Amino acid sequence: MPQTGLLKKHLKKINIGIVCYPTFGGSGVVATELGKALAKEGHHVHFITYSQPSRLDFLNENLFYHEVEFRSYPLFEYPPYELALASKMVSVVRNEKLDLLHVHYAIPHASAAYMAKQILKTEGIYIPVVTTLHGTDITLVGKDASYEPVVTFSINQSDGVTAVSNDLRKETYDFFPITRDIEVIPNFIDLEKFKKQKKDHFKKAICPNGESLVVHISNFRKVKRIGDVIKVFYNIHAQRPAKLLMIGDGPERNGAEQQCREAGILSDVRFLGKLEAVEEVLSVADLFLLPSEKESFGLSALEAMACEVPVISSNTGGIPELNVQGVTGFMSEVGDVDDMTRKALFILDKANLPAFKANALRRAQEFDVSNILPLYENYYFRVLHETAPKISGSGVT
Ligand code: GMT
Repeated sequence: MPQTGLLKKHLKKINIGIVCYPTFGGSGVVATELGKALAKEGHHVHFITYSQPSRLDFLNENLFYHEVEFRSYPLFEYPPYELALASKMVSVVRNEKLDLLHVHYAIPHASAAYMAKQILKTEGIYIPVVTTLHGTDITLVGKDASYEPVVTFSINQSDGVTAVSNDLRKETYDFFPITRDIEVIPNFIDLEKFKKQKKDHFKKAICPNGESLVVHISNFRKVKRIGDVIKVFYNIHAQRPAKLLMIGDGPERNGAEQQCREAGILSDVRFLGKLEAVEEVLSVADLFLLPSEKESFGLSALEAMACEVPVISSNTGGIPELNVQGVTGFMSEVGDVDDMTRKALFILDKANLPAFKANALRRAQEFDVSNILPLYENYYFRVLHETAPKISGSGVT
Protein backbone atom coordinates (compact mmCIF):
# COMPACT_ATOMS: atom_id res chain seq x y z
CA MET A 1 0.00 0.00 0.00
CA PRO A 2 2.61 2.65 0.93
CA GLN A 3 3.95 4.70 -1.91
CA THR A 4 7.56 5.42 -2.63
CA GLY A 5 8.90 8.90 -1.89
CA LEU A 6 10.24 8.98 -5.43
CA LEU A 7 6.81 8.77 -7.04
CA LYS A 8 5.38 11.29 -4.61
CA LYS A 9 8.07 13.83 -5.46
CA HIS A 10 6.90 13.87 -9.05
CA LEU A 11 3.27 14.57 -8.29
CA LYS A 12 2.22 18.11 -9.01
CA LYS A 13 -0.25 19.83 -6.75
CA ILE A 14 -3.81 19.74 -7.97
CA ASN A 15 -6.86 21.91 -7.53
CA ILE A 16 -9.68 19.60 -6.56
CA GLY A 17 -13.39 19.98 -5.77
CA ILE A 18 -14.80 17.55 -3.18
CA VAL A 19 -18.55 16.98 -3.07
CA CYS A 20 -20.03 15.07 -0.14
CA TYR A 21 -22.77 14.90 2.45
CA PRO A 22 -21.63 17.17 5.26
CA THR A 23 -23.56 15.26 7.90
CA PHE A 24 -22.61 12.73 10.59
CA GLY A 25 -21.97 9.69 8.40
CA GLY A 26 -19.13 7.65 7.03
CA SER A 27 -18.95 9.03 3.50
CA GLY A 28 -18.89 12.64 4.71
CA VAL A 29 -16.22 11.82 7.28
CA VAL A 30 -14.02 10.07 4.72
CA ALA A 31 -14.45 12.90 2.18
CA THR A 32 -13.67 15.58 4.76
CA GLU A 33 -10.64 13.78 6.20
CA LEU A 34 -9.39 13.15 2.66
CA GLY A 35 -9.72 16.84 1.80
CA LYS A 36 -7.87 17.83 4.98
CA ALA A 37 -5.06 15.37 4.26
CA LEU A 38 -4.76 16.54 0.64
CA ALA A 39 -4.60 20.17 1.81
CA LYS A 40 -1.80 19.29 4.22
CA GLU A 41 0.09 17.84 1.24
CA GLY A 42 -0.24 21.19 -0.57
CA HIS A 43 -3.16 20.43 -2.89
CA HIS A 44 -5.92 23.04 -3.10
CA VAL A 45 -9.20 21.55 -1.90
CA HIS A 46 -12.62 23.12 -2.49
CA PHE A 47 -15.49 21.54 -0.56
CA ILE A 48 -18.86 21.91 -2.30
CA THR A 49 -21.69 20.98 0.09
CA TYR A 50 -24.96 22.36 1.46
CA SER A 51 -23.44 23.10 4.87
CA GLN A 52 -20.06 23.08 6.54
CA PRO A 53 -18.91 19.42 6.84
CA SER A 54 -18.96 18.46 10.52
CA ARG A 55 -15.30 17.40 10.56
CA LEU A 56 -14.06 20.51 8.70
CA ASP A 57 -12.74 21.86 11.96
CA PHE A 58 -9.32 22.78 10.79
CA LEU A 59 -7.74 25.86 9.26
CA ASN A 60 -5.40 25.51 6.33
CA GLU A 61 -4.56 27.99 3.60
CA ASN A 62 -5.29 25.30 0.99
CA LEU A 63 -8.87 24.58 2.11
CA PHE A 64 -11.92 26.35 0.68
CA TYR A 65 -15.64 25.94 1.23
CA HIS A 66 -18.47 26.70 -1.22
CA GLU A 67 -22.01 26.39 0.03
CA VAL A 68 -24.72 25.10 -2.28
CA GLU A 69 -27.70 27.44 -1.91
CA PHE A 70 -31.06 26.20 -2.99
CA ARG A 71 -34.26 28.18 -2.88
CA SER A 72 -37.57 26.73 -2.00
CA TYR A 73 -40.56 27.86 -4.03
CA PRO A 74 -44.27 27.17 -3.43
CA LEU A 75 -44.38 25.07 -6.58
CA PHE A 76 -41.62 22.75 -5.40
CA GLU A 77 -42.82 20.04 -3.11
CA TYR A 78 -39.26 18.70 -3.42
CA PRO A 79 -36.66 21.47 -3.96
CA PRO A 80 -34.37 20.39 -6.85
CA TYR A 81 -31.12 20.17 -4.84
CA GLU A 82 -29.33 18.30 -7.60
CA LEU A 83 -29.76 21.24 -9.99
CA ALA A 84 -28.45 23.74 -7.44
CA LEU A 85 -25.50 21.44 -6.76
CA ALA A 86 -24.70 21.06 -10.48
CA SER A 87 -24.88 24.84 -10.92
CA LYS A 88 -22.54 25.34 -7.98
CA MET A 89 -20.09 22.79 -9.39
CA VAL A 90 -20.12 24.66 -12.71
CA SER A 91 -19.35 28.00 -11.08
CA VAL A 92 -16.62 26.60 -8.78
CA VAL A 93 -14.92 24.72 -11.65
CA ARG A 94 -15.10 27.85 -13.81
CA ASN A 95 -14.00 30.41 -11.21
CA GLU A 96 -11.47 28.35 -9.28
CA LYS A 97 -10.12 26.59 -12.37
CA LEU A 98 -10.43 23.15 -10.81
CA ASP A 99 -8.48 20.23 -12.28
CA LEU A 100 -10.82 17.52 -11.05
CA LEU A 101 -14.10 16.88 -9.19
CA HIS A 102 -14.23 14.06 -6.64
CA VAL A 103 -17.78 13.18 -5.61
CA HIS A 104 -18.50 10.95 -2.61
CA TYR A 105 -21.68 8.84 -2.57
CA ALA A 106 -23.20 8.28 -6.00
CA ILE A 107 -26.68 9.67 -5.26
CA PRO A 108 -27.16 12.43 -6.39
CA HIS A 109 -23.55 13.62 -6.53
CA ALA A 110 -22.40 11.56 -9.51
CA SER A 111 -25.36 12.54 -11.68
CA ALA A 112 -25.09 16.20 -10.65
CA ALA A 113 -21.41 16.06 -11.62
CA TYR A 114 -22.37 14.58 -14.99
CA MET A 115 -24.71 17.49 -15.60
CA ALA A 116 -22.06 20.03 -14.57
CA LYS A 117 -19.60 18.33 -16.89
CA GLN A 118 -21.99 18.61 -19.85
CA ILE A 119 -22.57 22.32 -19.18
CA LEU A 120 -18.84 22.99 -18.91
CA LYS A 121 -18.19 21.11 -22.16
CA THR A 122 -20.26 23.70 -24.01
CA GLU A 123 -17.70 26.27 -22.78
CA GLY A 124 -14.74 24.17 -23.91
CA ILE A 125 -13.88 23.00 -20.38
CA TYR A 126 -13.42 19.28 -19.69
CA ILE A 127 -13.63 18.51 -15.98
CA PRO A 128 -12.73 14.92 -15.04
CA VAL A 129 -15.05 13.38 -12.44
CA VAL A 130 -14.04 10.71 -9.90
CA THR A 131 -16.91 9.01 -8.07
CA THR A 132 -16.35 7.13 -4.81
CA LEU A 133 -18.96 4.51 -3.93
CA HIS A 134 -19.44 4.23 -0.19
CA GLY A 135 -22.08 1.63 0.53
CA THR A 136 -25.77 2.28 0.69
CA ASP A 137 -25.56 4.34 -2.53
CA ILE A 138 -25.09 0.87 -4.08
CA THR A 139 -26.34 -1.75 -1.64
CA LEU A 140 -29.62 -0.19 -0.54
CA VAL A 141 -30.70 3.04 -2.21
CA GLY A 142 -28.89 2.66 -5.52
CA LYS A 143 -30.46 -0.72 -6.24
CA ASP A 144 -33.94 0.70 -5.90
CA ALA A 145 -35.67 0.88 -9.28
CA SER A 146 -36.37 4.56 -8.68
CA TYR A 147 -32.62 5.34 -8.87
CA GLU A 148 -30.90 2.40 -10.57
CA PRO A 149 -30.79 3.69 -14.19
CA VAL A 150 -29.33 7.04 -13.11
CA VAL A 151 -26.80 5.40 -10.75
CA THR A 152 -25.65 3.01 -13.52
CA PHE A 153 -25.40 5.80 -16.07
CA SER A 154 -23.49 8.20 -13.84
CA ILE A 155 -21.02 5.52 -12.68
CA ASN A 156 -20.35 4.57 -16.30
CA GLN A 157 -19.92 8.23 -17.26
CA SER A 158 -17.43 9.03 -14.47
CA ASP A 159 -13.79 9.34 -15.49
CA GLY A 160 -12.74 7.33 -12.46
CA VAL A 161 -14.65 5.22 -9.94
CA THR A 162 -13.42 3.93 -6.60
CA ALA A 163 -15.08 1.68 -4.01
CA VAL A 164 -14.15 1.47 -0.34
CA SER A 165 -13.86 -2.35 -0.28
CA ASN A 166 -13.51 -5.33 -2.59
CA ASP A 167 -16.93 -6.48 -1.48
CA LEU A 168 -18.56 -3.20 -2.52
CA ARG A 169 -16.78 -3.36 -5.87
CA LYS A 170 -18.08 -6.90 -6.40
CA GLU A 171 -21.58 -5.99 -5.36
CA THR A 172 -21.56 -3.06 -7.80
CA TYR A 173 -20.53 -5.32 -10.68
CA ASP A 174 -23.00 -8.02 -9.62
CA PHE A 175 -25.98 -5.74 -9.58
CA PHE A 176 -25.36 -2.91 -12.07
CA PRO A 177 -24.43 -3.18 -15.77
CA ILE A 178 -21.11 -1.42 -15.19
CA THR A 179 -18.81 -1.15 -18.17
CA ARG A 180 -15.78 0.47 -16.57
CA ASP A 181 -13.06 -0.34 -14.04
CA ILE A 182 -13.61 0.25 -10.36
CA GLU A 183 -10.54 0.80 -8.22
CA VAL A 184 -10.62 -0.30 -4.59
CA ILE A 185 -9.23 2.29 -2.18
CA PRO A 186 -10.04 1.39 1.42
CA ASN A 187 -11.07 3.92 4.02
CA PHE A 188 -8.39 5.30 6.29
CA ILE A 189 -7.73 6.80 9.67
CA ASP A 190 -5.48 9.55 10.98
CA LEU A 191 -3.75 7.56 13.70
CA GLU A 192 -2.18 10.68 15.11
CA LYS A 193 -5.65 12.01 15.91
CA PHE A 194 -6.97 8.67 17.11
CA LYS A 195 -3.96 7.89 19.24
CA LYS A 196 -5.24 6.47 22.50
CA GLN A 197 -5.62 9.35 24.91
CA LYS A 198 -5.13 9.16 28.65
CA LYS A 199 -8.68 9.72 29.87
CA ASP A 200 -8.67 7.75 33.10
CA HIS A 201 -10.81 10.33 34.90
CA PHE A 202 -13.51 9.92 32.23
CA LYS A 203 -13.40 6.13 32.50
CA LYS A 204 -13.66 6.38 36.30
CA ALA A 205 -16.69 8.67 36.04
CA ILE A 206 -18.53 6.32 33.70
CA CYS A 207 -17.35 3.02 35.13
CA PRO A 208 -16.69 3.82 38.82
CA ASN A 209 -16.57 0.14 39.79
CA GLY A 210 -14.32 -1.06 37.02
CA GLU A 211 -17.18 -2.10 34.72
CA SER A 212 -16.38 -3.07 31.12
CA LEU A 213 -17.17 -0.26 28.71
CA VAL A 214 -18.96 -1.24 25.49
CA VAL A 215 -19.50 1.33 22.71
CA HIS A 216 -21.60 1.57 19.56
CA ILE A 217 -21.40 4.43 17.02
CA SER A 218 -23.71 4.83 14.03
CA ASN A 219 -26.44 6.85 12.41
CA PHE A 220 -29.05 4.59 14.06
CA ARG A 221 -30.70 3.39 10.89
CA LYS A 222 -32.37 -0.01 10.41
CA VAL A 223 -29.33 -1.36 8.55
CA LYS A 224 -27.28 -0.99 11.78
CA ARG A 225 -29.50 -3.48 13.71
CA ILE A 226 -29.49 -1.34 16.82
CA GLY A 227 -31.78 -3.90 18.50
CA ASP A 228 -28.93 -6.43 18.30
CA VAL A 229 -26.54 -3.96 19.96
CA ILE A 230 -28.92 -3.77 22.92
CA LYS A 231 -29.50 -7.54 23.03
CA VAL A 232 -25.77 -8.33 23.02
CA PHE A 233 -25.15 -5.75 25.70
CA TYR A 234 -28.07 -7.12 27.77
CA ASN A 235 -26.46 -10.57 27.65
CA ILE A 236 -22.98 -9.25 28.54
CA HIS A 237 -24.48 -7.23 31.37
CA ALA A 238 -26.14 -10.38 32.76
CA GLN A 239 -22.71 -12.03 33.01
CA ARG A 240 -20.42 -9.21 34.15
CA PRO A 241 -20.64 -5.55 35.25
CA ALA A 242 -20.75 -3.41 32.12
CA LYS A 243 -21.83 -0.05 30.71
CA LEU A 244 -22.89 0.84 27.18
CA LEU A 245 -22.32 4.15 25.41
CA MET A 246 -24.42 4.79 22.29
CA ILE A 247 -23.04 7.54 20.03
CA GLY A 248 -24.92 9.04 17.09
CA ASP A 249 -28.55 9.62 16.29
CA GLY A 250 -31.18 8.52 13.81
CA PRO A 251 -34.57 6.90 13.37
CA GLU A 252 -33.89 3.85 15.58
CA ARG A 253 -32.68 5.85 18.57
CA ASN A 254 -35.99 6.17 20.45
CA GLY A 255 -36.83 2.50 19.95
CA ALA A 256 -33.42 1.58 21.36
CA GLU A 257 -34.03 3.62 24.48
CA GLN A 258 -37.42 1.95 24.94
CA GLN A 259 -35.81 -1.49 24.49
CA CYS A 260 -33.27 -0.66 27.23
CA ARG A 261 -36.05 0.57 29.54
CA GLU A 262 -38.09 -2.60 29.03
CA ALA A 263 -35.00 -4.76 29.60
CA GLY A 264 -34.26 -2.92 32.85
CA ILE A 265 -30.75 -1.85 31.75
CA LEU A 266 -31.32 1.83 30.95
CA SER A 267 -29.38 3.00 34.00
CA ASP A 268 -26.27 1.36 32.54
CA VAL A 269 -26.75 2.72 29.02
CA ARG A 270 -26.05 6.28 27.93
CA PHE A 271 -27.12 7.86 24.66
CA LEU A 272 -24.59 10.58 23.88
CA GLY A 273 -25.99 11.85 20.56
CA LYS A 274 -23.89 13.14 17.69
CA LEU A 275 -20.57 13.48 19.42
CA GLU A 276 -17.80 14.82 17.18
CA ALA A 277 -14.74 13.80 19.23
CA VAL A 278 -15.51 10.06 19.18
CA GLU A 279 -11.84 9.31 19.86
CA GLU A 280 -12.23 10.63 23.40
CA VAL A 281 -14.85 8.01 24.22
CA LEU A 282 -13.19 5.26 22.23
CA SER A 283 -9.96 5.87 24.14
CA VAL A 284 -11.52 4.40 27.26
CA ALA A 285 -13.67 1.68 25.64
CA ASP A 286 -13.11 -2.07 25.99
CA LEU A 287 -15.29 -3.36 23.17
CA PHE A 288 -16.99 -2.00 20.03
CA LEU A 289 -20.23 -3.52 18.68
CA LEU A 290 -21.16 -3.36 14.99
CA PRO A 291 -23.85 -5.98 14.23
CA SER A 292 -25.00 -4.33 10.95
CA GLU A 293 -27.12 -6.04 8.31
CA LYS A 294 -24.79 -4.59 5.67
CA GLU A 295 -21.58 -2.61 5.95
CA SER A 296 -19.44 -1.86 2.94
CA PHE A 297 -16.42 -1.05 5.13
CA GLY A 298 -17.25 -0.10 8.74
CA LEU A 299 -15.33 3.12 9.30
CA SER A 300 -16.52 3.36 12.90
CA ALA A 301 -14.95 -0.06 13.59
CA LEU A 302 -11.65 1.22 12.18
CA GLU A 303 -11.88 4.28 14.43
CA ALA A 304 -12.42 1.97 17.40
CA MET A 305 -9.47 -0.24 16.43
CA ALA A 306 -7.25 2.84 16.11
CA CYS A 307 -8.04 3.47 19.79
CA GLU A 308 -7.11 -0.14 20.65
CA VAL A 309 -10.69 -1.31 20.91
CA PRO A 310 -11.49 -4.84 19.65
CA VAL A 311 -14.61 -5.29 17.52
CA ILE A 312 -17.55 -7.69 17.61
CA SER A 313 -19.28 -7.38 14.25
CA SER A 314 -21.43 -9.20 11.81
CA ASN A 315 -19.71 -11.11 9.04
CA THR A 316 -21.05 -9.04 6.18
CA GLY A 317 -20.03 -6.79 3.29
CA GLY A 318 -16.53 -5.36 3.60
CA ILE A 319 -16.17 -5.96 7.36
CA PRO A 320 -14.04 -9.13 6.90
CA GLU A 321 -11.55 -6.95 5.00
CA LEU A 322 -11.03 -5.02 8.24
CA ASN A 323 -11.91 -7.10 11.30
CA VAL A 324 -9.70 -10.19 11.46
CA GLN A 325 -11.54 -13.17 12.94
CA GLY A 326 -10.12 -14.12 16.34
CA VAL A 327 -7.35 -11.51 16.08
CA THR A 328 -8.77 -7.98 16.17
CA GLY A 329 -12.16 -9.20 17.39
CA PHE A 330 -14.75 -11.63 16.07
CA MET A 331 -17.44 -11.79 13.40
CA SER A 332 -20.73 -13.66 13.68
CA GLU A 333 -23.56 -14.23 11.22
CA VAL A 334 -25.96 -11.28 10.99
CA GLY A 335 -28.46 -11.50 13.85
CA ASP A 336 -26.64 -14.23 15.80
CA VAL A 337 -26.65 -12.34 19.10
CA ASP A 338 -25.84 -15.44 21.16
CA ASP A 339 -22.65 -16.05 19.23
CA MET A 340 -21.77 -12.34 19.47
CA THR A 341 -22.32 -12.47 23.23
CA ARG A 342 -20.11 -15.54 23.68
CA LYS A 343 -17.31 -13.92 21.71
CA ALA A 344 -17.71 -10.58 23.46
CA LEU A 345 -17.36 -12.26 26.86
CA PHE A 346 -14.27 -14.07 25.65
CA ILE A 347 -12.65 -10.78 24.58
CA LEU A 348 -13.61 -9.00 27.81
CA ASP A 349 -11.95 -11.70 29.92
CA LYS A 350 -8.92 -9.99 31.40
CA ALA A 351 -6.68 -12.81 30.22
CA ASN A 352 -7.60 -12.08 26.59
CA LEU A 353 -8.32 -8.36 26.35
CA PRO A 354 -4.73 -7.01 26.14
CA ALA A 355 -3.84 -9.15 23.10
CA PHE A 356 -7.03 -8.18 21.27
CA LYS A 357 -6.36 -4.51 22.00
CA ALA A 358 -2.80 -4.67 20.68
CA ASN A 359 -3.93 -6.56 17.56
CA ALA A 360 -6.69 -4.03 16.87
CA LEU A 361 -4.21 -1.17 16.89
CA ARG A 362 -1.72 -3.06 14.75
CA ARG A 363 -4.40 -3.73 12.14
CA ALA A 364 -5.58 -0.10 12.21
CA GLN A 365 -2.03 1.05 11.47
CA GLU A 366 -2.33 -0.57 8.03
CA PHE A 367 -5.12 1.89 7.25
CA ASP A 368 -3.26 4.99 8.38
CA VAL A 369 -3.83 8.02 6.16
CA SER A 370 -0.12 7.98 5.25
CA ASN A 371 -0.69 4.64 3.51
CA ILE A 372 -4.00 5.43 1.80
CA LEU A 373 -3.64 9.08 0.74
CA PRO A 374 -1.00 8.22 -1.91
CA LEU A 375 -3.45 5.73 -3.43
CA TYR A 376 -5.91 8.58 -4.00
CA GLU A 377 -3.19 10.93 -5.28
CA ASN A 378 -1.95 8.32 -7.73
CA TYR A 379 -5.47 7.59 -8.85
CA TYR A 380 -6.16 11.29 -9.51
CA PHE A 381 -3.01 11.54 -11.57
CA ARG A 382 -3.94 8.45 -13.54
CA VAL A 383 -7.36 9.91 -14.32
CA LEU A 384 -5.82 13.27 -15.24
CA HIS A 385 -3.35 11.49 -17.49
CA GLU A 386 -6.06 9.43 -19.19
CA THR A 387 -8.29 12.43 -19.77
CA ALA A 388 -5.47 14.77 -20.80
CA PRO A 389 -6.37 14.67 -24.53
CA LYS A 390 -9.94 15.70 -23.69
CA ILE A 391 -8.77 18.43 -21.31
CA SER A 392 -6.29 19.99 -23.70
CA GLY A 393 -8.22 19.42 -26.93
CA SER A 394 -10.82 21.97 -27.89
CA GLY A 395 -13.13 19.18 -29.09
CA VAL A 396 -14.16 17.88 -25.70
CA THR A 397 -16.04 14.62 -26.17
O1 GMT B 1 -24.83 3.96 5.08
C1 GMT B 1 -24.27 4.48 6.03
O2 GMT B 1 -24.12 3.99 7.13
C2 GMT B 1 -23.70 5.80 5.81
C3 GMT B 1 -22.70 5.65 4.78
C4 GMT B 1 -22.27 7.01 4.46
O3 GMT B 1 -22.11 7.24 3.30
O4 GMT B 1 -22.17 7.89 5.27
O5 GMT B 1 -21.73 4.71 5.25
C5 GMT B 1 -21.15 3.88 4.27
O6 GMT B 1 -19.92 4.50 3.97
C6 GMT B 1 -18.93 4.43 5.01
C7 GMT B 1 -17.71 5.21 4.55
O7 GMT B 1 -17.16 4.68 3.39
C8 GMT B 1 -18.62 2.98 5.31
O8 GMT B 1 -17.62 2.90 6.32
C9 GMT B 1 -19.90 2.29 5.81
O9 GMT B 1 -19.63 0.93 5.99
C10 GMT B 1 -20.99 2.45 4.76
N1 GMT B 1 -22.25 1.98 5.34
C11 GMT B 1 -22.88 0.90 4.90
O10 GMT B 1 -22.46 0.21 3.99
C12 GMT B 1 -24.14 0.55 5.60
